[in-house]
Amino acid sequence: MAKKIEVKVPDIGDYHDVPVIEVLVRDGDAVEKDAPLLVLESDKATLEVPSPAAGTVRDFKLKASDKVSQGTLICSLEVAGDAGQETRDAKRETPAKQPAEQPAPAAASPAPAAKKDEPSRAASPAALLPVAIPDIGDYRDVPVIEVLVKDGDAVEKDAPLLVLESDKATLEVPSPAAGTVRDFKLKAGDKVSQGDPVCRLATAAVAVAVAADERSETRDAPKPPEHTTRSAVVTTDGAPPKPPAPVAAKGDTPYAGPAARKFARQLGVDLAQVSGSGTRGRIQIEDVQAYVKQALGAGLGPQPQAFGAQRLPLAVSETRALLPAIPVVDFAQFGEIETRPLARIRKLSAAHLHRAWLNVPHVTQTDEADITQVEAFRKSSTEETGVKLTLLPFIMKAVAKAMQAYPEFNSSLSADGESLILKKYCHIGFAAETEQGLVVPVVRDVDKKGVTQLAQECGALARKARDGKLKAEEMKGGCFSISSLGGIGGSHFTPIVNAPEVAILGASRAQMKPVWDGKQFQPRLMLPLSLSYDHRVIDGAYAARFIVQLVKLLTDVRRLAL
Ligand code: CAO
Repeated sequence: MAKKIEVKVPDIGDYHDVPVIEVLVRDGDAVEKDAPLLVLESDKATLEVPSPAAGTVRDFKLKASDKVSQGTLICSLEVAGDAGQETRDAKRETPAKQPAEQPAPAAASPAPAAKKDEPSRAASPAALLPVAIPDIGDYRDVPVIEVLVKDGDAVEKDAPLLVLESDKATLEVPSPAAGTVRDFKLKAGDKVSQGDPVCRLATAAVAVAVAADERSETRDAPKPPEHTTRSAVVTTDGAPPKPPAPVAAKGDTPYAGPAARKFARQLGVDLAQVSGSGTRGRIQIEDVQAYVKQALGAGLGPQPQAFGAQRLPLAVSETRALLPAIPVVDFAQFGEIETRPLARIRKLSAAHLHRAWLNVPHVTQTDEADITQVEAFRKSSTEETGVKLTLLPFIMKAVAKAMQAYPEFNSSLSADGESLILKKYCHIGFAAETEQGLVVPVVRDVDKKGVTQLAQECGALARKARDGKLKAEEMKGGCFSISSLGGIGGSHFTPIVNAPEVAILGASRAQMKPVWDGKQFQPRLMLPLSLSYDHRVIDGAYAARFIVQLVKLLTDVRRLAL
């Protein structure tokens, strides 16, 4: 029988009123034992609170920005059988994902006190205050992801020295005292556990004490505290250590918690490009969002006129800023090369296609349509009317009819992703190859026109495109695109959705194939179709139904005429 257990914030050390920065589940969610429920983040540590048992989340009480302490009620968990009792016990035994306590001064091992008769500047390194990894709970071999100081840096008490990050938590290791860093032993990638040496610290307290000692030349001056020694004067000339610089200003490593890092990774954002608004420049999720918004701002402008017709310089720089760079190679070292500048249209379409590729989760569904009848009709009609009919207008007409039956193919996502905009008109673009690159002229109201008229309009638009005379208006307002490569060859391919449209149809070269009619093989002209769609808007089953309908329409020429 299912039982409900209360899930509370576990022992999180000395932390109180820690803000919730991310809620990872909601009521009704099924969670596994140890699955993260929420993320807490103070200015020193970020940690996930895992589920104490497998079960179903009920009565979730918290939201982002709520502040919690040990014992704060998170939710109830509906668990099967005796799991509740077991997990309650387990929870008491193993405090979940405890963040790093700030290293107590105890993390710095005592060093021998100085002997009065030793010259104060001849300190041995062993006399410096050793700093070790403090108690970091159950964590072992945690990777160092950032080193924030280097030898010679002056640090204040509690200033972060390095950042550790496991898959569940990010922890800063703060300095146990003010002083100057010596013998720093770690680098990013090293793995550490409690007690591992970090560095030594020439502490300010001792420097001051020794300076006072030197000034007064009093042999019975009070001894510095045991864990500090006169060796602190290795701050060269006995001057007090420099005030520490803000952490964010040190080094090139970005300073961010795991949630922000994960979010940045998901978006492909280079954190080094993001300015942090948190304490000491820590990068927050909102900073990553703001960065992406700023970088992509201009990319959400009006609908593209061709396969791209937006501001290229921004598109290129935004792409460069968001993606890991491809290494620059000097190709000339391997043989002769020629550098050819890209035409404007090619650059525009490159940026547009790249944007669509990055934004749209693509799926490509393929099928083959028997166009034997359509082909016979096309040939006879061309002979009768003198108007050259290619396959494209038939495909276009079939697509328009399929879009009427499956209206989500004639839609776009709203800019905020909250709604679907369904269009009551049916304008279809077709990719046309020109010497300058790809353009997509748009044929209006395809649903209201016959194939002969569509053939004439397609022909006129394709000629204009090749002559470079296409007007901007003639490339706007498309609801769906067709890319026909059948005149060239090839079988199936994966066309890129012309976003913000939600689907594109690729047509390849029709081929005569033996098709089984139930009794025997018949020679049939089969047209390969490749339907790429935006999976955010269109489900696989819906897309499969659409392509089946399209195949039916293309198989029977009478259906196209209806
Ligand atoms: N299977 C077999 N033959 C086909 C065919 C197909 N799927 N599609 C066209 N053909 C035939 C045509 O019937 C014509 O033959 P005939 O002269 O014997 O009648 C010949 O191939 C040439 O047709 P076409 O390609 O010039 O004409 P179209 O109306 O089919 O296409 C256009 C027009 C503008 C789409 C085309 O010229 C074009 O530019 N295609 C390239 C599109 C492209 O680059 N897409 C990629 C975009 S994504 O990278």
